[in-house]
Amino acid sequence: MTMTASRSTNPSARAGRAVASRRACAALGVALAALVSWAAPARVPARASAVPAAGGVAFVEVGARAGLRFVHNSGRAGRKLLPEAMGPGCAFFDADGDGWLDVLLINGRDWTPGARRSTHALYRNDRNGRFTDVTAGSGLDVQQYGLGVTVGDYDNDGRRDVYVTSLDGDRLFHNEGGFRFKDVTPASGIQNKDFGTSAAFLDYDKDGRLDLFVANYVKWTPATDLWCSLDGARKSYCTPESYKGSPSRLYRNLGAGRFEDVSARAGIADPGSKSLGVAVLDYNRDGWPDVFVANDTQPNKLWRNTGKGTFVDEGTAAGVAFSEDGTARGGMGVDAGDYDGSGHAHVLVGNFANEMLGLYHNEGSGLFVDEAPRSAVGRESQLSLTFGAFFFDYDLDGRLDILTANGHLEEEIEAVQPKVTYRQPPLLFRNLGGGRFESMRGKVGADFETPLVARGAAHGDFDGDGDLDVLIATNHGPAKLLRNDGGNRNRYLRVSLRGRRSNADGLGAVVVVTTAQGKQEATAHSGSSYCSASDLSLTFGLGTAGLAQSVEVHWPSGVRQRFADVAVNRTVLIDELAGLVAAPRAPAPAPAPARAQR
Ligand SMILES: [Ca+2]
Ligand SMILES: [Ca+2]
Ligand SMILES: [Ca+2]
Ligand SMILES: [Ca+2]
Repeated sequence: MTMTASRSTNPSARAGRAVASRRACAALGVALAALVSWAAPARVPARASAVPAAGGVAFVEVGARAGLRFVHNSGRAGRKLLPEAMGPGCAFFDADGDGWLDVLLINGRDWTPGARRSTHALYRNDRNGRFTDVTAGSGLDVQQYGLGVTVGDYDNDGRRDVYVTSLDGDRLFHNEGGFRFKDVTPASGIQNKDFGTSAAFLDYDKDGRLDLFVANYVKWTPATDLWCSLDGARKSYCTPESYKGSPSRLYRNLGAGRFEDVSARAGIADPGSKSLGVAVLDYNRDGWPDVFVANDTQPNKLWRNTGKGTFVDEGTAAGVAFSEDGTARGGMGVDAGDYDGSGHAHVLVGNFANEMLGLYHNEGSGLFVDEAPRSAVGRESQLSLTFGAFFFDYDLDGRLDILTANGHLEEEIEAVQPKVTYRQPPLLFRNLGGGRFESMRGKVGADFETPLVARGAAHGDFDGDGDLDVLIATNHGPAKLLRNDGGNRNRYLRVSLRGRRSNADGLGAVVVVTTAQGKQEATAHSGSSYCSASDLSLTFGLGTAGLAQSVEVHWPSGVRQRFADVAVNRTVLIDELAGLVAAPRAPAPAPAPARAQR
């Protein structure tokens, strides 16, 4: 990656064009394969015609009006210390189990203690489109140089716990109920004092207890911060090439609140990695959760879970370590999802400015092909520096769309790279089916076009109207809450899982929803995006389907369940033993206060 003007010559774009013709043959092959698979009964071009056009969906920014008054403190004070440019993350999660998504925003702090008090911020969902700040006394009101957050119920008590990555020691917070959290880091045995960024809970050994994967960036301290410059005169943020990498860590959950660092034994401790994004996926469908790690200027890792407590890096062999021209790009946020109904988990990677997104299509043979260079996804993302990135079905038509949250590191970037801006708008790509995406630039409301210095991003339905809203954390700025208006013109089914033999969150469970319009499959997972946590429930867009003919759950424990004729436009809770029950949700106050309109 690149702060040097020379990189503005844009090698990725050249590579994308150079390979376009030979890629066309591969594309034809994929298209033919898709046609063949469509001849089979289950998967479904019918959805395309049955679904209303995307017209009418708008994202309206309501953060401040909804009560999110948080402003991130990067600690910046003119010294341009590397971490200042990297945070923060954010989380949508149901902290109190009332069925409504609460918000956690991660904060940095001043480098010189005592200057200004800044803590993370916890907001309770008031069930009427607004939030109340419940930070004080929550236990999350701590000052640390935080970067990212992940959420999972590591002790299977039914309450979701919080892990915060931080420069001054990551912390594990146990959810005590009632919006109170207890720092249990010392007793947990987790000791990560590196430059932690994204993290994810997963049960890699399928013993029913959630383990923890933490991505670390580079070896850095204020004392070892280096002098770099864009223009040869003023200091800028250094590229990661200037620093040594920092290995990721895997903590195995031993039970009773204890974790063991198994990074070396499991084989994931690569000292060269400079990691910013983590996605948990089962790319080879063997039932064991694998881990994709996005690295900044180093090859990405695809850690294949052997099922025997170890991981093997298949990144290079699978074709996801580099760009098409063999460059290790500036990988940031990442997600995995089945965007074409093939049943395989494909991978989305946010990259640096002058590097397009990576959209690695899982061919099902252990190989991935980057589809971005010959699609709108690549063309439109070329100049963006992408941090937050995820698949989600914003218009509930049954096809996973793509959102990226973007923003540069350098305020002065425009002076040396005229096409690249410091503040950048998010990007939204609507899935048209058949592996094609359309840029929705200019089509989902003016608020969405606002340029931001965005970092973390998460999705979840905070206002309970069915469609997925978007939370974006900005660097040294406020959090943005983009309310989805109109996505719920289509129908949906949201599935929350309650594991009994499996981990309580059901992470790793595969849910298959079948309607008259086709079949969709998703895997419950934490992690993904950049430094952030999205709602752990699975939202299935159903288009116009009025009923789910079946909902199947394949639990990590091996338990399989099937439910027929499930009513839609609601959240269902599926318990591994008790089966399908209506999700408990505290009622919204009635009548709801008039929500701000435009
Ligand atoms: Ca818990
Ligand atoms: Ca485990
Ligand atoms: Ca969609
Ligand atoms: Ca919503």
